Amino acid sequence: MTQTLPPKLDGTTGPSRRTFLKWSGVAAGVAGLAATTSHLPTPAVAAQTDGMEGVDKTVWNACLANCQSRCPLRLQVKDGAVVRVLADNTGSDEFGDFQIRACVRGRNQRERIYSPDRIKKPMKRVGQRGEGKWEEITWEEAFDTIASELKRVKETYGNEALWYHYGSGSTGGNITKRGTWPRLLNTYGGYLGQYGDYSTAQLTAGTLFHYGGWIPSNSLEDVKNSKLQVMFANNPLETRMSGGGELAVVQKTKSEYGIRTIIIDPRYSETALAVGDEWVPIKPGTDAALVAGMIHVILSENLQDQDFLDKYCVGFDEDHMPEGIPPHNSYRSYIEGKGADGIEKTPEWAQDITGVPATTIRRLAREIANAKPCAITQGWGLQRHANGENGARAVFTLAAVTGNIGIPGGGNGAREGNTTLPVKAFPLFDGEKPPVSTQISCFNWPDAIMDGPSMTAEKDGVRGKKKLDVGIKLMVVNASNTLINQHNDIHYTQEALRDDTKCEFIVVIDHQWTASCDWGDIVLPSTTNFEEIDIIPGASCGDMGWAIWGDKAIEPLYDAKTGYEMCTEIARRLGIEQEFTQGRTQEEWRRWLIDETRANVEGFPTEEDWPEVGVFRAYSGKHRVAMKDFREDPEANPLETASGKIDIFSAPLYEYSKTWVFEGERAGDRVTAIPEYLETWEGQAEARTNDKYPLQCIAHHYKGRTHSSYANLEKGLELHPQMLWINPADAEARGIANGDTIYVFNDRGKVKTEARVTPRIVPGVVSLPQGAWYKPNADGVDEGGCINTLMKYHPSPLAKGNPGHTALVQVEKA
Ligand SMILES: Nc1nc2c(c(=O)[nH]1)N[C@H]1C(S)=C(S)[C@@H](COP(=O)(O)OP(=O)(O)OC[C@H]3O[C@@H](n4cnc5c(=O)[nH]c(N)nc54)[C@H](O)[C@@H]3O)O[C@H]1N2
Ligand SMILES: Nc1nc2c(c(=O)[nH]1)N[C@H]1C(S)=C(S)[C@@H](COP(=O)(O)OP(=O)(O)OC[C@H]3O[C@@H](n4cnc5c(=O)[nH]c(N)nc54)[C@H](O)[C@@H]3O)O[C@H]1N2
Ligand SMILES: [Mo]
Repeated sequence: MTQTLPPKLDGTTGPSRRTFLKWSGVAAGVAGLAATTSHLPTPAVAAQTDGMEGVDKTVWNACLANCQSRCPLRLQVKDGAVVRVLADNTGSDEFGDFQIRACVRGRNQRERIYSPDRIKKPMKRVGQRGEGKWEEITWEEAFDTIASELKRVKETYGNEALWYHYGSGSTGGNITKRGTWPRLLNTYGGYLGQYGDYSTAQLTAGTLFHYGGWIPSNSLEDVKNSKLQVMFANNPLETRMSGGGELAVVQKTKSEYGIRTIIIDPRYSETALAVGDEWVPIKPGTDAALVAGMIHVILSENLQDQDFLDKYCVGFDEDHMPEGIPPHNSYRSYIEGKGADGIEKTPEWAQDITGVPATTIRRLAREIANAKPCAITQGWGLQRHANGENGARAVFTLAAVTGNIGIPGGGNGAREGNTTLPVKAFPLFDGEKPPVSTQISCFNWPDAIMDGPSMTAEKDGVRGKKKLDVGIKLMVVNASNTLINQHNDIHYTQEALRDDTKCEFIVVIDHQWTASCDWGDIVLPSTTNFEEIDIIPGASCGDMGWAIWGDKAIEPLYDAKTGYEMCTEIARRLGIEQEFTQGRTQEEWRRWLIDETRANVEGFPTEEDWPEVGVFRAYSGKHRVAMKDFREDPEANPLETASGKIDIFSAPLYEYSKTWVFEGERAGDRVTAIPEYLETWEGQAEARTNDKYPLQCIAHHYKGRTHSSYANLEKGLELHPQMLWINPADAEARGIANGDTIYVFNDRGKVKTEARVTPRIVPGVVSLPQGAWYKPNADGVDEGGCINTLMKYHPSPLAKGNPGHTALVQVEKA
């Protein structure tokens, strides 16, 4: 069935360069989608110049940074140089057909491609590691050295001493994604694996026990079926920018359906500004207490969906506990003060912790319980905390208590889900699973450098083995700035890296010389994705999925090479070239990926058609409803939790609460069976008694950059300067006016930045947006304003994830 195309602005209808189709698949990754149209004839996009005469060609590619939007770009090329970057010109403003307009970051590619920070030649460190002394080397020498180091480390310590570092810089790509290096390492016998990521470690761990796996909530398009939308820490207007981002869905849903929207955030976020009807300012790290206070009200007034709790959940009350658990361990007992702490979780108790008035908690609780259905979602800011696992699970529990799980207009309290087009992914390994199954968290790698063999399952969350046999001895850091800039406590990390008898060899691959490059032994100049080819999966936008053609706009600049070429050369030296390449060039891999996708997605363009199609959209035509099958028939569709139901009390976590080990700096950390509120190091309670560092500091994701990507570009910095959000009351007490230069500091480090004095942040809380480039001056003061100069390296209790929004600081006028 061919859709009638929406009219264009000039009043005509289609034809369009896109295929607009419906499929019967439900969610991401579903094979066998039944697309029902063939793709439409397209005008020659390449010939279009958008008013700019005399360009040689216009090609499609995309912004691949990890903002979880994925914007097509049209690059205009003249005399081998990109002279202009244009946004998507296909699609409309209709659901399922959004024009995927790039934000200012995406459109600023020219400055990025031609940035003076581009790495131009392979470089080798000549001084001490981190000292900053470098020598240019040939590619031959670089490949020979990397191959011989891989061989030496593998032969000396085994494959588990090899580490592929977390990095999100080219997440949007496919072949250009960070897949080539893992494939190389897997072909060479594997490497120490990692679970979790810097984005969602605590949520991922919580969800594993609570829901039995990663289950995103209903799509944001489905909010049109809701009576109320409640967003905890969810800021799509800034974290899902672009016309094809959830920004578009949220705004359009709001303007067309007017669903009342409540935002719970320490900041009056861009989302609160654009679509919020009410902002509930909250102290960071306290959502589990707010939820407990609300559930206290709900229970006192008997507003809970008891049938739902009885039928679908385990551990809410004493009548529904797993076998063998002593009494008073249920969530209800915790709320009613019958649990171990003996404290009743009244709204007044919650007010004291969260800063949200008890009257507001009562009103919110009643409103959320009575709005049927209610879409409760959480962004990831609330779980990137020292107690983030419990915060995330508490919001899930609110969704259960109000019976909103598995129904249209409702949701399970996780972040919104999406429908993505199942584009075949470049294989990271051949066969069923990677050759090495031992894993640590993505975040606690400094421990594995400092003393790997001391790491155990109970103390450090080692998976697949009781303990590590060997530490990390060789690191491949590709498309990543988490070696330094993006990892908590830069000074600590530098110490872990400085001693090259611990981690013996580090190769960093990037196209911009970042703070992480400073700590490599060899640094390799990568192409940008505009200098190579790909077939690019689209991203998050309600129920619309898409794919983008990745064309080569220009030849590699300087001495840059593609990741695929680098890995092929190294594979050859290791004697595994054929296994690595499967005899394919990058172009042949792309053809294979297209063919594999075409076998699953009807209407997916052929290689010949792609250059003109540019963007291919697909619309599922129905909204994602999370856990619908489970709701309809929990016996036939059990969850993969310990009980098969929603584990508000998790038996395995109860076990961990007794067996897991927290010692030294981490003594006092706790894993709990129910999502209770946990007071943590440098949390709201400590802020009240810490005279030296009384301000809670978070690190919101900022529109001017994607993490540290784009953070070095002048236009971006001009539009979006780095600054610290601070409440007028806190500023006044320190004699600070808007725009003043200030220091933000604690015992770990000191940052120099600018004050943005604004009532848009809760008193007692400041936010230094994450991602600014670390730039220490001669006194060690970071003039770039990087948040991780201040953050603590202290993995969270269950996930061993990054508490990137937990810290106490002081602020003073410079
Ligand atoms: N423009 C832009 N977009 C991005 C990124 C970027 O750097 N820039 N990064 C991308 C990536 S990789 C990711 S993982 C996502 C990140 O997406 P998120 O993790 O959702 O983004 P954050 O800004 O960390 O947090 C969202 C909101 O949570 C609030 N918050 C912080 N702590 C708490 C808390 O304890 N409780 C509550 N209720 N709210 C809290 C913050 O003020 C913020 O407004 O964004 C992606 N999109
Ligand atoms: N305190 C605190 N810290 C945080 C966060 C926080 O909220 N608070 N957020 C965390 C989160 S959610 C994330 S995802 C991480 C993000 O941290 P990272 O994953 O390190 O992401 P970026 O900082 O964007 O760095 C990506 C790098 O990849 C490079 N790159 C881009 N394309 C290519 C390519 O094709 N090839 C190669 N070789 N390189 C390329 C870019 O130039 C850039 O230097 O930061 C985390 N750090
Ligand atoms: Mo992230």
